[in-house]
Amino acid sequence: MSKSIVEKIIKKQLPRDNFVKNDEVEFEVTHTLLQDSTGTMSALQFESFEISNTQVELSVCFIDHNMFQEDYKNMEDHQYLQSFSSKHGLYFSKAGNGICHQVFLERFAKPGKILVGSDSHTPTAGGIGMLAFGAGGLDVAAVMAGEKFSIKMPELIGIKLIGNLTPMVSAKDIALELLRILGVKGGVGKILEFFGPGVKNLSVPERSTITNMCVETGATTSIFPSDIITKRFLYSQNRVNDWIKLTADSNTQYNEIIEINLNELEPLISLPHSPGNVKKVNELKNIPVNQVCIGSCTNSSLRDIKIVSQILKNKKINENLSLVISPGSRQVLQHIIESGELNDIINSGARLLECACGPCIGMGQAPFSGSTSLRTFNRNFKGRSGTNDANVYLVSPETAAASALTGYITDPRSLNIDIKLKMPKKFMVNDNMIVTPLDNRSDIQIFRGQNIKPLPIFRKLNNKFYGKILLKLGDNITTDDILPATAHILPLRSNIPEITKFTFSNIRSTFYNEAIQKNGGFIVAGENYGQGSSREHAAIVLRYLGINVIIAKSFARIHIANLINFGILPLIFRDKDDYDKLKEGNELELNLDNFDELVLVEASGEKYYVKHNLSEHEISIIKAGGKMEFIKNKLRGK
Ligand code: MIC
Ligand code: SF4
Repeated sequence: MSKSIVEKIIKKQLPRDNFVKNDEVEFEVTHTLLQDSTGTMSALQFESFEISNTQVELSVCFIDHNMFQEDYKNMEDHQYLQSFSSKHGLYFSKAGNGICHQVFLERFAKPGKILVGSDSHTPTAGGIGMLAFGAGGLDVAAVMAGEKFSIKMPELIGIKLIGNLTPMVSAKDIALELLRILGVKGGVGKILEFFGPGVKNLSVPERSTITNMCVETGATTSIFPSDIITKRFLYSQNRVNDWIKLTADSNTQYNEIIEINLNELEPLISLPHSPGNVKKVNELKNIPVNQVCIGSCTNSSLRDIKIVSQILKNKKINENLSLVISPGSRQVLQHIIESGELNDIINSGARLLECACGPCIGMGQAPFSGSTSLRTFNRNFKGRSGTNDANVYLVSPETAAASALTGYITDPRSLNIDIKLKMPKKFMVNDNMIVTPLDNRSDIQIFRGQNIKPLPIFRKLNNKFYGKILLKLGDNITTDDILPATAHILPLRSNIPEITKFTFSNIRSTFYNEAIQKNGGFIVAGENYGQGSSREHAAIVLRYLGINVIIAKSFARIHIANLINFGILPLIFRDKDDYDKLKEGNELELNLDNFDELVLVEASGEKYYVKHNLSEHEISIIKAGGKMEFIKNKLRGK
């Protein structure tokens, strides 16, 4: 029988012939990725399992998000993570070495292997043919402790690429086209597998731009074949021995096929405030731009920065805007220094930022109030830039650079610039900022600064809940809405009592005080609650406030896993119309004696029937009070 790439990877471990949608499948993971903003929690959780070394083939921890170092906090977290990595056998990529997904792709990713990372954009490694999943920090800690990783088996969607991109149209436009087709929840419960004659026309970093942004469709993950182009990329990174060939068999049966003709694509743009609001760039006329940001794990590879330098060469950017550029890794930066392309960029009037996430996570470069910012990033959720009323648009590096020259949103084809991209056969590999684990680690002491607070302990769930509906929310609530990031909040990621004060702060500034006063309660939401980031803090802070139940029309994949991991019950309306009937302030009671018949009873006596999609295993986790307790019990042999 013909097999897809995904089946070939998973089937090495699972003997089943047919995967049934929504069946819980478990597999062993070979690689893990941590980054600093979710990693401190994950590291603390791993430590609490009292296991000496990471149990997977290769684990890496990166510093790339929390890089402001405005006071002692961030650097203390970095020190903690470095000593944690040394002690437990993880590679450690130091602050300034680059964005986790870009560096992972360059130096660690291997086709055919399975990666779980504490960052929602972990599927970026799908561009090299790795089966890669984003997860909450606790799931990554559990995998490092030797637990298997489980998912509900998604459907397999084949994305057939035909043709070739035309000048000034790039991989980002393919990603935006997929978002135009699928929207921000069309990928939920699906893995997107790329195939077709157009695939060979895309380099590995271009493929990774696409797998990076497929996350925004809600897809579980996405993957490209590993072919001769992949082999060339690994050769250029001095890693050709990591290559294996991995392609789908011809006649693979996908649940659905979406075909994209690359020749027909045009430059696309996501309008504020959702990656799914996609339009053609040339439909937008005369929109002045105040800021342009180029970088992030979506668009900061050497290919992208080279294109930008060619567009900017011998020109001057518009004087009314600010252009900032962050190369994705030191490797990219060193190359453009050496080749002189950095000079072309700087000459045009651009500002250079560190090789880090930076403005993408609101770590600096917050645009001015009411302004328009054009970014090559993957998310433009309201407030994520650090400015609640800024208008953030998402575009390709070509559109960003062209608009930086003209000062308004510009179709890059209209500038008639002739681009000749010449990529090096070998990249400038320099691993000086990667710390390799030592063989003898027994004497290593873990550094614990004042910013690292103990993990909160959550008790077993009660059988009955009473409380008020504290907040009623609409569709597509993001984890940035639940717990914002940005420069003043991110440093508190290792301090749950403090960071909890910012829960829903962009939606209702009084939420924290109300929740404390009422001693918890219920949250009601629409479709796709929890889309976006993998930050488990968005679950932990609610549990910390005594919120044990969330009732929504539907949930996003990583977030529902995080809710379960921290003992919060994710419930779904049986009848979606009940959503309209429930109001903020309503008092509810929920009895958990029978998980198969869950009814919310309002103080007036009115009943609302709800259900869950939890497996037996997930119910046991919730009943134990969360996954930490569940795993600890297991390790203790209880
Ligand atoms: C993001 O892109 O939103 C982040 C910041 O990388 C997050 C992780 C975080 O919230 O710390 C993610 O996507 O998982
Ligand atoms: Fe960093 Fe932004 Fe990528 Fe998240 S999406 S990993 S914040 S660059």
